[in-house]
Amino acid sequence: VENIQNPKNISELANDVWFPRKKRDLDTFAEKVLEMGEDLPSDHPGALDPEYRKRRYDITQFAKQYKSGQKLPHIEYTQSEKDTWKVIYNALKEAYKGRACAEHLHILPLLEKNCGYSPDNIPQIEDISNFLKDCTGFTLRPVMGLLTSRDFLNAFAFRVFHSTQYIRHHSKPFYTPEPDVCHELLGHAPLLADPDFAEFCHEIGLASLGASDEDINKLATIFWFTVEFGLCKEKDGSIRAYGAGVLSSKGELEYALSGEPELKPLSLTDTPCQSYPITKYQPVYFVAESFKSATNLVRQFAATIDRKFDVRYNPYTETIEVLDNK
Ligand code: HBI
Ligand code: FE
Repeated sequence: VENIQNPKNISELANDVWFPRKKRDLDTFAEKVLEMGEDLPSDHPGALDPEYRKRRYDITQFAKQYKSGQKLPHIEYTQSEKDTWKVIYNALKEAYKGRACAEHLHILPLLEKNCGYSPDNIPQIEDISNFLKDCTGFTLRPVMGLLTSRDFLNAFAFRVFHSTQYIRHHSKPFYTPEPDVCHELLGHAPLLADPDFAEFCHEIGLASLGASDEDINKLATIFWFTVEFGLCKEKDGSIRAYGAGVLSSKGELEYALSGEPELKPLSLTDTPCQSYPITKYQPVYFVAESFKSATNLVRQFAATIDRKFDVRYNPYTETIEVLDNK
């Protein structure tokens, strides 16, 4: 098996789809995001609040200037922002009982002990990233706002999670039209400390490298029904939530497990082509038997991707190796 390092060869093999080969290539994503400061959509709760828009813009500038290897930006959160966080934190802690998956319930106290998670403090991504690095090798990096699916998923191949640092508008603590620091730190971050879940995300990232737009959309849909809105079976057969969109919304957490929405088994045939609404509760949720089984499912999907090469992550050099073995 020849291990091709020559970028020229790659573009021939990768049906001309560029993808990051080393961790610092992720720095090129920063410019490819909607500049959130001035561009809040008119229906955004903070759209008519100039102070909020200025604050958003200031925070997103740190993400815009961030370069791989630097210390992660430390945000001095205001009392108003901490008050918003506190309302959400307390509501979610209550809602997790009997609804959040075992891994989430196991890890949250460790984050409270080691990373400053508390109702009265918005934790810093630098502290969480260092903790995740020790648990699964995942690290965080700041992002201005929504990345393309391709970029966001490609970063998972390096076990990098792009995290926003701004917080939703105080007028609607239980609604956010986009990912914010509550969604990232209470929804996503805890499970990135779980080895099986981390491997699942890594597989999605590797499968996304050099994939066609069509396959990216299928992977983004699998991501949506797992990492964002996934439910899973506990050892006793009961169903719990592990998706960040569910774990970061008290309302959706209660609704998803209420018996009202349709629950389907996670599957290669159904899940990748299931349509979904973006800003309302999901009509359908997919249930994974376990994170390991979900990882096998993504591996099976990756084998169907139209790519003339295979990829492997080299953790020593933090680079992607392309194997011309197809
Ligand atoms: N960008 N910053 C950021 N955070 C996300 O959670 C995110 C994203 N882009 C796309 C996305 N999520 C999903 O909708 C999938 O398309 C990957
Ligand atoms: Fe998310």
